[in-house]
Amino acid sequence: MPQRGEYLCGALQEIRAKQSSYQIEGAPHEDGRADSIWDTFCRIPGKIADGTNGDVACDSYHRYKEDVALLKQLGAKAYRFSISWSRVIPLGGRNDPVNDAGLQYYINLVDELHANGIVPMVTLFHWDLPQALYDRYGGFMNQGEYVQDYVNFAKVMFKAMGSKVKHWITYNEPWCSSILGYSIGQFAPGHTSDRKKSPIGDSSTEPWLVGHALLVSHGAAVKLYREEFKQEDGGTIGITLNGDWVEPWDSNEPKDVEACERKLEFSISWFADPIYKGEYPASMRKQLGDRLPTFTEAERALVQGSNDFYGMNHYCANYIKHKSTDAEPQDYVGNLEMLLEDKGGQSIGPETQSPWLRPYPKGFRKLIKWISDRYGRPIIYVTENGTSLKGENDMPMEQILGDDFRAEYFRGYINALAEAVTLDNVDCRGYMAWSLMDNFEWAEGYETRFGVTYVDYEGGQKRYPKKSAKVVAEVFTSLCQS
Ligand code: PNW
Repeated sequence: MPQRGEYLCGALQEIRAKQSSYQIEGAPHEDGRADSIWDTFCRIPGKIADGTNGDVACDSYHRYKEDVALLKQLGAKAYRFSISWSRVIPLGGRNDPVNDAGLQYYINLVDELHANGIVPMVTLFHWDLPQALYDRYGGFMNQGEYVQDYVNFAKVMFKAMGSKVKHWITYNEPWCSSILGYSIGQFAPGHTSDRKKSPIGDSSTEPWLVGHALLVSHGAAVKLYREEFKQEDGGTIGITLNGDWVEPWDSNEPKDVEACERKLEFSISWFADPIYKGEYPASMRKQLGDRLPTFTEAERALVQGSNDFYGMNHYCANYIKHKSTDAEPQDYVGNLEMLLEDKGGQSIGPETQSPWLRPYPKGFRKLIKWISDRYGRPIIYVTENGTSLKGENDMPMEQILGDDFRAEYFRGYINALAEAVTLDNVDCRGYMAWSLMDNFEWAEGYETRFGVTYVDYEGGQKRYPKKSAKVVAEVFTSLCQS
């Protein structure tokens, strides 16, 4: 068995910041790019906390060389980023033209990474669906059309970069696209049953249909990769799922303990069970009945066994309290309450700038083991892990650059991961911090920062590494030597 040093250091170390096209690139109309659903969503008053958008962001479309130099300076061995579909196929569909100028940007980025000895990990889709596909047929909600268009987009990317990219991720966090986009309406395209927030949407059905379409299209893209590209290109492909750890609100209450399992199933197993076991979890079927789609044999054949690795995004933990009443039709968590304090008023972790994020490193070790055990010890890449910092945006520069809180977060979480690998025999092959630099934090705009590098949005997007950048590099160097 490889030693932990090889495990954690041999593979993928840094980033993901950039990785998400809309969060970092800017240049929304340059070289033929068309709108994605996030460009549109940001124009709706009140959707983004500070009224901003991704029009400039980190300006990485123009500064990718600087970004790669920064990665190198920070000692990153790998970089995860995502493709803007509407840069590559502006109108999105399988009969629409490919935009060579947009495609070239990603080829240049990959070449620049290789020239600097950094391994690219490419996410095909990080939430920014071409607006044209939403307008044409409702995007994810029209599974038949959508799957064909997604597979075509994947094929364009595999063809263009397959010889240079050995790590592909089909989707980033399909839970967010389904639930935040189609249940609570906090993310594009903002569907929800809450008519105060949106004129369209049905939270009791749409998220489950969207999730199904995402799973089937993931399976179809993996099939294509395995049949037409894998042999020659020799790469691997998987999906990235988000999931937070859970502790019972009252550890002496069996119903709270049971509710914890249900919560993990509603967030993680919703996607991972079909991929590893061929069926949705029983707890979801029980609560959702026919509102949860059923896999046809053809769909199951696409989805089951479709991960070469498990991509894990993880940030925090919650306390879970069961509910005694029947589940509401729009419930998406498993009929329970998520709380930041336990029965005795004990907080699960310190506050950050993100209301949902309380650090709890112990939960990382427990969750990665839970995933490893439930899914037969898959190869895991941690594809995101990081934190925002309460009030960071308003701090003096000196304090921002001395971000001890974030540095401690990374120390705690990376140690928890090292324990999972060495003591729990989890097969984790790499870790990426979220994120390389501050960027457009979706509905929270620019007020919430996750970077190990500060971006001066008023000062021409200049980048300044924070203390946490050095700490992440040091922790890895010391793990590699031990
Ligand atoms: C992830 N939640 O998203 C994303 O993959 C990143 O693009 C994002 O910047 C990062 O986490 C930090 O937020 C999430 O509300 C966003 O539970 C929100 C939630 C979870 C994940």
